[in-house]
Amino acid sequence: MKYFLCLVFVVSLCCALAYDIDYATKPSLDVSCSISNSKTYSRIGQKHYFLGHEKVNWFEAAHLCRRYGGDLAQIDSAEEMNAISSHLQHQGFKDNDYFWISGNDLVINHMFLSISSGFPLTFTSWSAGQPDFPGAEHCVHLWHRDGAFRMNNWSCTEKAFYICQREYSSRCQVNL
Ligand SMILES: [Ca+2]
Repeated sequence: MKYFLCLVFVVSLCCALAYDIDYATKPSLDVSCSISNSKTYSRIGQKHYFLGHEKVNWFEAAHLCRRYGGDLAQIDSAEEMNAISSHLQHQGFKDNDYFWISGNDLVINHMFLSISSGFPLTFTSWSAGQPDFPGAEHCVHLWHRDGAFRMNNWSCTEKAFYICQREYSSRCQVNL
């Protein structure tokens, strides 16, 4: 009996590891939080992202990402920033296309936290002169400046597209 339980444990562990490895490299993930509401997250660089193509304010974007089984994108490195910037440029997005991401300084002016992790941003790629207007522009989006998509702080009630990310998570189902 003891050996049988050990075998079950080992097999389960292997399955879990195989699933995780497979999950990280899948080109896309279909995530369902409800039967009628499945969203496809595409692999861009090392993460899976969903691009919201309707223009909403930052608060609505944060809620929509949660509704879709993800969170507003948290860009943690230059590598991730470059991957997203290249993807957006490849998709034909230009200077007037803005995308909300997770950064905000709603708690303390110019101390930017991620609504997705709760922690300060570990990476920023501000465009020239940003962040500006402390106390007025509390939410972070991407815009195309100086040849790449970079970060800007903007009024949270303005409307923009948005980027959700999906990481290893048990919340909401991945359709395999
Ligand atoms: Ca700004």
